[in-house]
Amino acid sequence: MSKNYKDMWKNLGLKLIPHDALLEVLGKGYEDIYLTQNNRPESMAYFNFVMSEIHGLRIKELLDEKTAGRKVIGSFCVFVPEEIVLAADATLIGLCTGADFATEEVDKLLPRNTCSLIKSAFGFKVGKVCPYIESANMIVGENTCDGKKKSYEILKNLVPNLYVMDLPQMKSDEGKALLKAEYLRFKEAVEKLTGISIDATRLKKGIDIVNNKRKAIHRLSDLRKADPSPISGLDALLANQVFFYDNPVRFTESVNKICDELKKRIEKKEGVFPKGTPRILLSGCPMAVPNWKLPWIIETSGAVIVGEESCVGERGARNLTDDSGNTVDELMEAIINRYFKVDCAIFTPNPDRLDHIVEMVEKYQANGVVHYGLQFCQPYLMESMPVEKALEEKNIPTLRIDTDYSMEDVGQLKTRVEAFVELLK
Ligand code: BJ8
Repeated sequence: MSKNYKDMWKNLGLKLIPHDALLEVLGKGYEDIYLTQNNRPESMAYFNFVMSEIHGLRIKELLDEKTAGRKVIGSFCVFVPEEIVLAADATLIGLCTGADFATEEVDKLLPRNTCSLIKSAFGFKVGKVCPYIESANMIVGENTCDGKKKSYEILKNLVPNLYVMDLPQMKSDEGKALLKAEYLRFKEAVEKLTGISIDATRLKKGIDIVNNKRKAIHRLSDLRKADPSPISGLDALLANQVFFYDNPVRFTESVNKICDELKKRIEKKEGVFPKGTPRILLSGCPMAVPNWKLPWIIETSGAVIVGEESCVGERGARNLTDDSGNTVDELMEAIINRYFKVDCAIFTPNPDRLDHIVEMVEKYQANGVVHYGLQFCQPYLMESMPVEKALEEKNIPTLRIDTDYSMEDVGQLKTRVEAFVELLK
């Protein structure tokens, strides 16, 4: 970190000693996993910088924005529409985390059989080590899986500013009507928080900023079709993770810069791994920073990840919002239509997700799929069995992995992944 931010963290109420310990582990993990990769694109230097300042400069920027009158809204799910937040001159940041923290305290609040993603968000809150959650003027929880839905009843007692958004569970007309009602209610809540009335011009601008961010990610994904792959799955995942933290306009520029470099690499047939390296599609639960365990295992076992069917990946970023409307009603309708397509496993039935996995295998010429389910994540673990069966019927080799954030199973996972990669050769 280029500057001393101790006073800033103290003012946010963070506990400095555990926070220092967290940053040390995060920095070491990044060094061991990311900086040891060979032949990385030079423009990934931007993401090295972002990671080195993820609790520093970025937090300072958010606090400066707050001083200037902007509001900061935190969320745990891709169903929270960033377009609406930006339209009210506010900033949306992701609050999901990918590491265990304060586990003993968390065990007093949540049942043991809660997924790591939920436990980790609680751990960062009760351990007082997350400057993002402490900077937020509003925290949005959403009724998706039962774990999240019920845990917000507990989180409500830990934070002063929780807003809960209800979400449909079925892709029906009634489900869409619910999403519409909830997005209109959210728009009103954001207007109340910011004191800004959202008009069509503002909404259009919000849509454009988010669409541009998604288009940059689409461009990056498209370049990963090449063999040899011009970028590692780890680096592409990092870009998808930073999507939720960075200033959206700067993020878009930085990803486009990487894409320019990757284009040249492809012309020179340059890649991160040799041509013909087995190509894997990763599918399943979202991976928040610093959850790099499985991608790291895969890419140190002789394979390259060419796509992520995940909310931190293509499930979250794939569809654009139609910006052709001219009224708030038309633009809100476009936002609702866009988000209603997200094929999260909380929906029942959820055939679109399976279709999307198959489509991605073909598009990125993957040789196999690794399905990643977090332990105790019922929606994705339940779906993993029919997904595996359907893929194998199409002769797409599939490996189902159930794991958590601990490093205890690394050896065992590596053995399984290596055997799977051998099979793909
Ligand atoms: S739209 S995937 S971001 S809910 S891993 S907490 S599902 S038990 S994260 Fe998600 Fe929104 Fe869906 Fe995407 Fe529950 Fe599973 Fe835990 Fe999960």
